[in-house]
Amino acid sequence: MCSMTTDVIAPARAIHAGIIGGGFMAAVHSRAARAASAALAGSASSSAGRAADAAERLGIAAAYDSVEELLADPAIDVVHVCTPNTTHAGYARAALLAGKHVICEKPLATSAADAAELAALAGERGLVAAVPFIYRFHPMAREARARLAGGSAGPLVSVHGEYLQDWLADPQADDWRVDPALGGPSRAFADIGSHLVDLLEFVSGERILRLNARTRTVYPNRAGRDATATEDLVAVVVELSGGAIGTLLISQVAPGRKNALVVELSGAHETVRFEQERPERLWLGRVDGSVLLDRDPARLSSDAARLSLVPAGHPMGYQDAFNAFVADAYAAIGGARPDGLPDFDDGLRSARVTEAVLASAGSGDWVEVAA
Ligand code: SOE
Repeated sequence: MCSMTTDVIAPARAIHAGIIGGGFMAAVHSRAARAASAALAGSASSSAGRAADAAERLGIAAAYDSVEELLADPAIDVVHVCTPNTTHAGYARAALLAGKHVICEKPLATSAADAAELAALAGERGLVAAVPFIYRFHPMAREARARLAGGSAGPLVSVHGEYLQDWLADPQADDWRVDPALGGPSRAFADIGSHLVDLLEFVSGERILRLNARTRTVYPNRAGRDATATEDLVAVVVELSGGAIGTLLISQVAPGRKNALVVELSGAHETVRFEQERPERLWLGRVDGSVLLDRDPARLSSDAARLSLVPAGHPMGYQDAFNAFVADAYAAIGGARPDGLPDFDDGLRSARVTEAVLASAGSGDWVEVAA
């Protein structure tokens, strides 16, 4: 006889998420939060009107008159900071002090000092504090990491990376990221070079010890602005902790390149190449031939298979990677310790590399990167 339970087991309370901001990234975050079964509970922005507009567009239950009111609501568990770069540190700090878990868009802060303070505060408060270096969450990026960690490629000899876009190739194109008052002192590197370096260090398992960088602002009077201080492109020579050397090119003025993030790592025996615009495959090169490894969960490392939501032949993409990042961040809020979750320490790392790039570009010298 089956036992009939009369105990009604209350469903676990859904995570209640607040979104600060209402632009492109706020929309991406809101889709990922919904996919992770969160309640999109609150919207806040630079004004009550903009919060209401974001709530309407993004399907968020309530619009708050201010960020302070959102943070004061005990029903909010986690806050997604999706605002211009120079506001990130202030909102992330206020959210942590209000006892909220935080998912803060990169760059975490526009100075390493602020990033260090935020990383320490998150640790002291025992709160989950994550930064969406989401390209780590493509299954084949994890497969690349597993192949290098497993040793089949051999010791790392050289690295090449690029992150090329063209959305600012028109001298009249403009964006808040161009203005250092909103974007911070670095633009192209802080905005997308940060992703490239995070993915390079994550996949290789090594750190950049020192670098030599050159920046260029092709259009100093972009969109009629006075002299634009922030860089359109960056070229970097790097030395890694295991002895490998390599080159990175980051540009937002490369016609025809839309979101062309590529990491290519050559071990002594095998080269592994991941292209973000073709995330379903890895190129594996050897002296006696090369192969294109297509994503097939049945044949992937466990971490790559974990992130494979659908079978081979069903392409996964950018929003899937973002969804996996938010799902792991929420799992961490629930007490799990998912492998490879980028946290505020990674945001601090990124800020330190960015400062080293600007210092080297300013001096023309090699610059050591603080660990
Ligand atoms: C613009 O360069 C941008 O939206 C970045 O801000 C994102 O971090 C990157 O993933 C795509 O391009």
